[in-house]
Amino acid sequence: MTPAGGSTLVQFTPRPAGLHWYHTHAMAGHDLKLGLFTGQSGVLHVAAANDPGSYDQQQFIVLHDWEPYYSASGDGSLMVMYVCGSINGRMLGYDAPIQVRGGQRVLFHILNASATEPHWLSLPGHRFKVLALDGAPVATEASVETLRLGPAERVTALVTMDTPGVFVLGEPRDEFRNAGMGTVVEYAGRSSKPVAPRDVKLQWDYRAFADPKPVVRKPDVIMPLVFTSRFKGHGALDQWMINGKSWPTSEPILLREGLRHRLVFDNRSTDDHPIHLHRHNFELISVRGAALSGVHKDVVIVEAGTIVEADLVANNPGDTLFHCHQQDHMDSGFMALFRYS
Ligand SMILES: [Cu+2]
Repeated sequence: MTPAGGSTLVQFTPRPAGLHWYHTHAMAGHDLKLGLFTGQSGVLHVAAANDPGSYDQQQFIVLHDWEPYYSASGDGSLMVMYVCGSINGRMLGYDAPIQVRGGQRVLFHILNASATEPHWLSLPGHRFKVLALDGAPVATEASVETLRLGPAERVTALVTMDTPGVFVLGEPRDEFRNAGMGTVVEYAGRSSKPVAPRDVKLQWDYRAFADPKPVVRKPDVIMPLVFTSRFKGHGALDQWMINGKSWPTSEPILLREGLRHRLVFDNRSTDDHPIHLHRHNFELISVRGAALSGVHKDVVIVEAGTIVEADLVANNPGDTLFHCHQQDHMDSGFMALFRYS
């Protein structure tokens, strides 16, 4: 906690290398002017000590949604919507273009800092070669046309600039891009109206970045984590539960140091959730029943009505928060404490 008007000095050795971020963890509750809605966040990039990387320039891309308001969903419960969006704090058309040259390899460090919205990102005529997810190198550096990032997810991707022109790097969904979520990429010597993404297939599969053949791992402990919600009435936020309990009245969930815990994220709700674990990452073991290995993350979108299994090797003793990274969900009970026994 940093007191209002005060300061806190911290010192730490940054590890592991990769793309991280820092942000307020304050509760917002019903006040949409608090917590992650404020944009109180930033990128923390830890460069690898021994790997200079092979790229010609780096670009940091931060997605955020602004001016949140409540809207009633189909069943009458509240959901958060936004008036506008931005990349690096500016709406499309209000920032200087990213300048590139033909043949350059541009390393993009992308963060979705939205309080609640997953986002898609594409750059017409180009593909993203994904090197890392949530800062952790992937087993297979697959090239994809479109990226999907849930709140708090990060993607490190290399783009070879091999299609000269002027383009919008942005949300392929018109309503979000027209609300500001985009930025212009301009090749040297080119000037024309930027080409925006169109007819983009919204397709994303964590398995694309996995080992070609899944490595079978044996867990020491299996930990089911069932996500459910309770309708609290018209004009109210739903209440969220993990194994039937809501934060802050739930008991800590115990981990044993050194053991491989298989977390079974069982999403029995009709929403997708960006599930996040502090201080650790986990390896994806299965998504929708399909096995995988070699994808290490600290946020994973568990789609509505599906199960994701992920292995957590308990190697960093200390109290550890586990929560949905959607601000309105974590504020309404979707949080638990993992404690080393
Ligand atoms: Cu959630």
